[in-house]
Amino acid sequence: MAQVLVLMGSDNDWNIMKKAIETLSSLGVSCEVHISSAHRSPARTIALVKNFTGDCIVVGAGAAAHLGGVVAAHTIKPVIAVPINATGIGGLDALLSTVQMPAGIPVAGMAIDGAKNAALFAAEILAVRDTGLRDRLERLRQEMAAEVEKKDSDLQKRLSEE
Ligand code: RP5
Repeated sequence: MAQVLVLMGSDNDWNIMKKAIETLSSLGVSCEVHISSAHRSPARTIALVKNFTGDCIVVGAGAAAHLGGVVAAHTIKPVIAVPINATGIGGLDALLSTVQMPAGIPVAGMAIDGAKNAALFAAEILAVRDTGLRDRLERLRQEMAAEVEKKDSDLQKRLSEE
């Protein structure tokens, strides 16, 4: 049984959404991945959501496709949405259709093209009841902090040489 369902509205969303899948996989989180559209294949999208037995759903869609809201309307599992920059207005259409959900049906909106954070947020939800996953997420934070320190020490070295 996959822990996370990843949906994207089009194969054109793959280049962004593959980052979510890579991140989930690097954390040992299993996922089921489909292309399914809120407006072009609505019945199939709803069936995928209804049949999913895991804990958390990550979606990515561009334009004003509203995949997050449609999915969230059919489940009480947490829905995390990535607004994708797919049109001439830099992803603002998708961002607004994600974050401006009317009260009652929440969708967790990530940054435009923020697929990596969508995966991390899904993992954090699962980590509430999974201590191994919690340890892996904590290790990732430590690695990020170490990277910043390394960059700073490189910078200090460069500055001292100028
Ligand atoms: C949305 O419309 C998809 O998520 C995609 O980002 C956007 C455009 O879809 P295509 O016309 O590129 O398939 O449904």
